[in-house]
Amino acid sequence: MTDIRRALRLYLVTDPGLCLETGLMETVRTAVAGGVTMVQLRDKTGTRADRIAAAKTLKDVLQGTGVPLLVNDDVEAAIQADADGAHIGQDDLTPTEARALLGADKLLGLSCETAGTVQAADPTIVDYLGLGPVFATATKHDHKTPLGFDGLSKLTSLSTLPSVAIGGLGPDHTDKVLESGADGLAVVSAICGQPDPEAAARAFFQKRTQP
Ligand code: TZP
Ligand code: MG
Repeated sequence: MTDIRRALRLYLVTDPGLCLETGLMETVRTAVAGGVTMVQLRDKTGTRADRIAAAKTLKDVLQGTGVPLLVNDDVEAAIQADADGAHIGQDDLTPTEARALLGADKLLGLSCETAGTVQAADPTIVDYLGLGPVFATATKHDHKTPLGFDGLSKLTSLSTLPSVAIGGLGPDHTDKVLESGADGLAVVSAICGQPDPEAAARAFFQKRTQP
């Protein structure tokens, strides 16, 4: 069984555009070599068939690493690719619906931006929360007002669920994120599109003073 708090330490959320140059699979392979502990396939523009195909290939890339693969938004694609789980937002199907489709054994993550949505997240249904954005970011166009670390601390204090912070984060933010009560950092542009994704991932652990 996945130790979810450990898996959330450095969560790579992929962006097909940013990964174009290195390639999605090579980005993930090298980022995992650099210490990435969980991977999310996030593809807002492709078809379901594209997501299923990419998730199947990513599963092969991650085979034997112990790094879980989740699919963003598209629970059906996660199921058809036999990924380790799915990550949904407040505008997707509900956590109850997603859990019913996924079954008990798959991981389910939920994005929350507000106190109300954190408090409403049911720990018997959801495995972890994605909290953000901590900072404004160009990677997600429709994001809410940034939380900052004070806002992040408030949200982590409202739930017993494991959580990962997201939005504008880089290696220098690692300790502040952990001090704010989250279990780790989820990043897109700090790894995707970087000339050396392995070194980019490793930098998060070099800056980290906690185990
Ligand atoms: N959800 C909130 S912010 C964000 C998502 C998917 C994008 C984070 O991207 P980056 O490049 O790590 O700021
Ligand atoms: Mg979503």
